[in-house]
Amino acid sequence: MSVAISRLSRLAFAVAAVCIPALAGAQFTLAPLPYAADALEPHIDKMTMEIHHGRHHAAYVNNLNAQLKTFPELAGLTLEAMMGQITKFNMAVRNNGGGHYNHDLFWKLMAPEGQRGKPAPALEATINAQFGSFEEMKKRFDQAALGRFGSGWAWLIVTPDKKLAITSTPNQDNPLMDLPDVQRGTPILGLDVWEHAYYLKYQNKRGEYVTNWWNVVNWNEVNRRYEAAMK
Ligand code: MN3
Repeated sequence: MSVAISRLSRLAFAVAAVCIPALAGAQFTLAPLPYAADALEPHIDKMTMEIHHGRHHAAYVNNLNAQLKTFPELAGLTLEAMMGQITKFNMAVRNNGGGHYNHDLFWKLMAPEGQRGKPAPALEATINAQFGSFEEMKKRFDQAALGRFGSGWAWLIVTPDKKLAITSTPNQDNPLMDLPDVQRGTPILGLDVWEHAYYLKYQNKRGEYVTNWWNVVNWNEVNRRYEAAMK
């Protein structure tokens, strides 16, 4: 009996040692929201956050994992590295890998009240120098968000020559992707303008959503990403 158990447990241990780390390393995972689903109320409502994270983002992660059968090499890539060579893969990887990267970033770019901070002096100075004023930068970002026909994202990026730029991408594309029609750079701020991001609370009023979204921006994270991108 004890020999049998011992053999069984050795076998189980061997199987676990071989399989679990490989599987765990090969899967992309949905991180929990970095705050409670109602933490962005009243600007972004709890149910939108729950559905957006728990269903939409989860679906991108699951669909990306399904592509590991076709492209096992994806497992060895960071999301950033994947974005930078997205043209090597198919549309499913582009849409779902992009969806995973974009949403992972989006949750971090928002924060509950009291944890949002404000633009750091260095970032604010660059915004003023390049756009004339903070308000002008916001205005142009809003234009990118409202001007995006259908689904997509608006971005504030640091370009390869270390300038700020505002851009927009369709669907789940982003400025890290090696696509010919994308203005490339490192995103430091991004806004999801898919209807699933706002329809429950704002219906067709994308402008109102964009205006209110500025209230929940996590400037501490934007500052951190700006500093990192400028190095
Ligand atoms: Mn979304």
